[in-house]
Amino acid sequence: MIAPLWQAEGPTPSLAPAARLGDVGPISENGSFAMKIIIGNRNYSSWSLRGWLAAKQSLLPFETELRVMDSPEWLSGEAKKDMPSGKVPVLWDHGEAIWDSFAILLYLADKAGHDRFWPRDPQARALAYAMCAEMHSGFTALRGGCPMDLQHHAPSFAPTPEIMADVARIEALWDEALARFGEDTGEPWLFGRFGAADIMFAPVCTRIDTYHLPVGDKAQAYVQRVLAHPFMAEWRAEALQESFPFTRYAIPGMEKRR
Ligand SMILES: N[C@@H](CCC(=O)N[C@@H](CS)C(=O)NCC(=O)O)C(=O)O
Repeated sequence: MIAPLWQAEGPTPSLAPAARLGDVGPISENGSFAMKIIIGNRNYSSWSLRGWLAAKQSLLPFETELRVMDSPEWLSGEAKKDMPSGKVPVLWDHGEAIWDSFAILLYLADKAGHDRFWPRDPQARALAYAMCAEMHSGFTALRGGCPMDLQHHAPSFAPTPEIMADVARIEALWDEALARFGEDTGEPWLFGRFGAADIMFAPVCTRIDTYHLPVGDKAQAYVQRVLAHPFMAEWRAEALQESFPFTRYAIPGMEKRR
């Protein structure tokens, strides 16, 4: 008899051996395991921001541990021992590592309840899934040309046509979500309530602000709402305190924010 495919080749190979180094994560004051999210520099790490926002949105208790990017420990790999992909963010929960910002969000939606992340309406949810996936895998011109930097801004930045094409596509997506579903709950987020799509696009909002990218009034108002969200304000306050040397994303014309 031919064994089913899933048991044909002996033991299941470990997809991420580095995820199991015996670290079971921090133990909270009451003795139970608390989740821990490992992030990079708050000023620069847009992926970390997404994972951390997802953790905040879950309302579950968690600890945040910052690993200084490009520090000697980071460059030697010592700081990455418990990062299966060698990248931040990583969520540790009960001895399991969940890496990649979108996977962290999906995991936390399963754990904390989908209502905290996704709209209920099937059509709204389909659009939210598609927008989040497109954000996660696309917009490389905007991501590469306008790195997140909360401490600085570039008033005279000249975006390339490729960057502006990304911005136009993002604006069209926001317009559609806001027009079709954003009013449903009387709250001002992409799908009514603050959720996964707002989290996934939050770093884009900071980039539009940092590089003074031209967008329409509706998009600009949305950007300002996201930047004023209490979770974003908390992250930004911490980011502005950072003084780690980091020169990887030097963009000409950047000025320190006052
Ligand atoms: N797709 C990943 C990307 C994560 C990523 O690229 N993180 C960067 C920092 S923002 C990183 O850790 N890079 C490794 C390095 O700089 O050595 C995610 O969504 O989490």
